[in-house]
Amino acid sequence: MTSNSNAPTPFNRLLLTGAAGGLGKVLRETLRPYATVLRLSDIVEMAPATGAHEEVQVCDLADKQAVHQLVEGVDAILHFGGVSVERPFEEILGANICGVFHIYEAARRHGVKRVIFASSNHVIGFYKQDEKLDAASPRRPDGYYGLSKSYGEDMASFYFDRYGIETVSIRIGSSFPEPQNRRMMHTWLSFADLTQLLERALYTPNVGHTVVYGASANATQWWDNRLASHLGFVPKDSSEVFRAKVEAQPMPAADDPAMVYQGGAFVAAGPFGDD
Ligand code: NAI
Ligand code: 15L
Repeated sequence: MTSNSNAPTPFNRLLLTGAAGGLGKVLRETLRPYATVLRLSDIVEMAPATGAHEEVQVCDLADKQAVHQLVEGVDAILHFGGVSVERPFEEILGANICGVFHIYEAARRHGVKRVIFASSNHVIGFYKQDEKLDAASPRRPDGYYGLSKSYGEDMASFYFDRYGIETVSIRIGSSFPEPQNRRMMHTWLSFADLTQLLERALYTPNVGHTVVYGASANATQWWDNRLASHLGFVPKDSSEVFRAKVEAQPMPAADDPAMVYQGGAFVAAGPFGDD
């Protein structure tokens, strides 16, 4: 993980939602150069603030009034909070669908001009792994979770067209310390590359609503980021260094969704609530 010694002028206050999550804990450290004060929020308790550069605020994204208070006084929002896997619709509804609406409404009311939205590859999960996509490819969500991210991207587009609030929607592939399986050899995004992408998303002027895929410089690429080239995102890491370890795992069947679809196993989750 890098800390960027050439970081641009810090924002006065940045808000990070989902701060107790897997990525949130990493970003709590790597975003430090970009804000005098980092406001950290989640629905669950987090480690207490470690100094004046941090504020910690528990907040349920489904609670409109609480989100309104959360956003007061921030200059930009990194929206990483919410349900992060496929779940029944009712669970996704409050956290992700109402949650993203509350974030944008609060941004509008408080004059926040930039949101970074943690979207997901699951907005295009039903494409096959041999298909090449860019940001203009029609979405093919692979579940309620992917649908909620697709809705979030539409929300971002609307709030730019109507209110001029800019967003970079990052369709994150798989951001973990290491790729966990063969599919992630293609979708892996290192924490350092994620941080670089967030820096570009925060500081690039005139992004309107930009959609960018979040993947490292892996040997095979499913996603073409030319439509987001104005961000200047140049990933540096590659999943290749983990190939031997990943390929030591048993080979799944050729028709296993993990080997066929870009969204992998998510395409086969559910249905929920039949009993
Ligand atoms: P995570 O599940 O570890 O973190 C999400 C956080 O959101 C959790 O700490 C959870 O408590 C919080 N949360 C859930 N419901 C909430 C609510 N109603 N109000 C407030 N907070 C709530 O997920 P992870 O891996 O850290 O991902 C962060 C974001 O990035 C998520 O939005 C996820 O959808 C997105 N993403 C992550 C990818 C990855 O590979 N890690 C890939 C694609 C997208
Ligand atoms: C996601 O959107 C999830 O949040 C994450 O947990 C991974 O499953 C990732 O996609 C992936 O597709 O690997």
